[in-house]
Formats: sequence, C-alpha cells, structure tokens
Amino acid sequence: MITDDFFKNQCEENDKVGRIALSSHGIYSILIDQGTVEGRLPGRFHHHTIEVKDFPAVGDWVVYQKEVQGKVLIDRVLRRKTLLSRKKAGTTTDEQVMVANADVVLIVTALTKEWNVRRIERYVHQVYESGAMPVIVCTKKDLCDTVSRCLYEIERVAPGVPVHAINTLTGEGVEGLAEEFRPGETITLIGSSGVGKSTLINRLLSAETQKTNAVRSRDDRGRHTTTHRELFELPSGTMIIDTPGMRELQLWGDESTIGETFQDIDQLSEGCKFRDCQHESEPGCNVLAAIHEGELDEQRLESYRKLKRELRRLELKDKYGTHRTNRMLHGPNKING
Ligand SMILES: Nc1nc2c(ncn2[C@@H]2O[C@H](COP(=O)(O)OP(=O)(O)OP(=O)(O)O)[C@@H](O)[C@H]2O)c(=O)[nH]1
Ligand SMILES: [Mg+2]
Ligand SMILES: [Zn+2]
Repeated sequence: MITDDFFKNQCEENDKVGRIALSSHGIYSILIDQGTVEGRLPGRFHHHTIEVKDFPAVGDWVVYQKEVQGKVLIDRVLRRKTLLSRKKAGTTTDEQVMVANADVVLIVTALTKEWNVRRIERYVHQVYESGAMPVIVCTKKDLCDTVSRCLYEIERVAPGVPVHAINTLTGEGVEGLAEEFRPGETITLIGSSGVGKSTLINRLLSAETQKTNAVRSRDDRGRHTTTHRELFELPSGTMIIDTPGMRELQLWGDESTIGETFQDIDQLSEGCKFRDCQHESEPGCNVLAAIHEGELDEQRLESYRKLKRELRRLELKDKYGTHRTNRMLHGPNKING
C-alpha cells in the first residue's frame, strides 16, 4: 500500500502499516490493503506523548498490531513528510494539527462575498509552512462577473501559486484542476464553510459521499456541514482529505518560510542598500522604492509586516509567556516589528 520510499524506509519488512482516514474521540479508522480497521492507542502512548502533534492525525501512516475482534492497536506514527497546523483559537500558544502528509493543499475560496485576498495570503503562508505545495481554487465562477479581476488580485498576493477558477456544479474547470494531482499523492482542501469543498470532493469521487449544504442566503455563509477530517481515495489513485470549514486561520510556525510567501518582497529586498533592511524608512530601500513606483502594493508590505509580527509574537510567547512578551513588544524595551 505504501508506494513512497520516504515512508517505506521507516518500516521493517513485517510491519503492518496503515493510514489514518478518520479520527474521533480516540478511535481511529485506519485504511489498510484489505479495507479499513478500527484502531486505538495503547495506554503507554498517552503517557509518553507530550505534545498534541505527536498523536496520530488524519493522513498519518501508522504501524499497528492486531488485537482481538478485528481491532488494532497503534504502535507508532511514521515520521511525517508535511504537517498542516494552525494556532489554536484563544490566547494559548498551542498548535492544532489539521492534516498530516498532504503533498498539495487546495486553498478553496468562493468568488462571492466571501472573497478576501488577505485571507488567501495567510492560507498560502500556512501551506508553505506545512511543507506542502499550495494551489488556489476559486469556486462559484458562475456567480461572479469579475473573474479575471479576481484572478489578477490573487496573482498579486500569491505570485507563482497555481490558480483555478471552477464551477463545481457543472464541473467547468475541474478537469484542469485534477491535472495538478498525481496518483499516490495526497491532496487536502482548506477554506471557509460553504465555499464548496465537499461538493468538489463529491465531483472528483463521482459520488455523493460527503454531505453538502446550501449557504445562508442573507450573508453567503456556510453552515459548517462537514464536521470531521476524512481521507478518501479518488478513482485516479490520488488520496484526498476533506476538512471542516474554518472560521479563521491563526498562524502557526516561525518566520523561516516568510520568504516563500512573499517572494516578491524577498526579491526586491536583494536590492536594498542594507542587508538587514526592515523596509521601514531606511535609505536605499528597494522595497519602498517599488511601492513608490507602483510596482508593489503598499497593502502587500503591510501584510508582510503583520505576518512577521504575528509569528514573532508566537515565538516569544512560547519562550517567555504572555506577560513578558507583551512587555517586550509594547513595553519600555520596544523591539522593532
Ligand atoms: N453556484 C455554485 N454553487 C456551488 C459551487 N460549488 C459549491 N456550491 C454550493 O455551495 C454550497 C456549499 O457547498 P459545500 O460543499 O457544502 O461547502 P463546504 O466548503 O464543504 O462547507 P463546510 O463543510 O461547511 O465547510 C452547496 O449548496 C453547493 O451546492 C459552484 O461552483 N457554484
Ligand atoms: Mg464540507
Ligand atoms: Zn528595504
């Protein structure tokens, strides 16, 4: 069942290996060659596992042992290729794992009132942070009169990221999108509720497997129809993971992948006079010059600063706790950013 050497190399010949398709209250549904089995974690796992991210997540490859009555016990989780996380809502600095081992993440957004390029920018960043490749999918093309304008806006916030505008109901554009997937690869979809993630999965599966629901007419918002992450296999051999709609995306990670998300600013900054230029007011700043000349949107630099601040705050909080971080960021010893 495993075709990828990255995972194969982590197993012994006689290991029984499966993949987490669904997880609910400590019970895991595990995909194996013969179908699916129900699995659970042994007690020692809970004792030795300290971080949330060490628990199996949907998309994880696991080694298991047979138990009685067709159930299995999960022995260990194979090292992950990618991990899509976000920060848990609230003031904590806890990581919340969304999906493990996705190769491609479809950032799904509707060409309706839900449209927000700044949100797309954040999603793109979190996907780069996960190690997967982002692809942007704009659904409900049929409800939009300004598709090319929207695609242009996306290009400005996500340079180099593939974009597809589709009508999921008729299938227009879906074939082109499916060309981004390879057999053996794992795809996942993320986005707000009601943008059409499950509708797209059903179309790709050619079956009404996932429940879908009309958006509220008053404000176009979804009804949080999908409540679990779940892995499916497409007829082409590609694996796909549906996820529940997100209310907001709080970033998780550090500043190391910011250069991928902001390739445009990264490139421009090579022309700055100072190597550590913060693009605030330094002389010879090439980024500020580009804004002045209209080559770069000021909004874009704003986002860059905001993301950096957010990630720095997360890092500091993790190290020093909330109180000291607030003092460090706002207090007498103010640091830049
Ligand atoms: N007009 C139009 N409607 C669409 C399109 N794609 C999806 N829809 C509709 O949008 C509504 C929401 O679709 P879902 O697939 O349930 O959305 P979801 O993203 O899975 O939502 P959650 O599970 O709540 O996160 C459904 O009524 C779909 O029929 C499209 O391209 N055009
Ligand atoms: Mg859904
Ligand atoms: Zn600069």
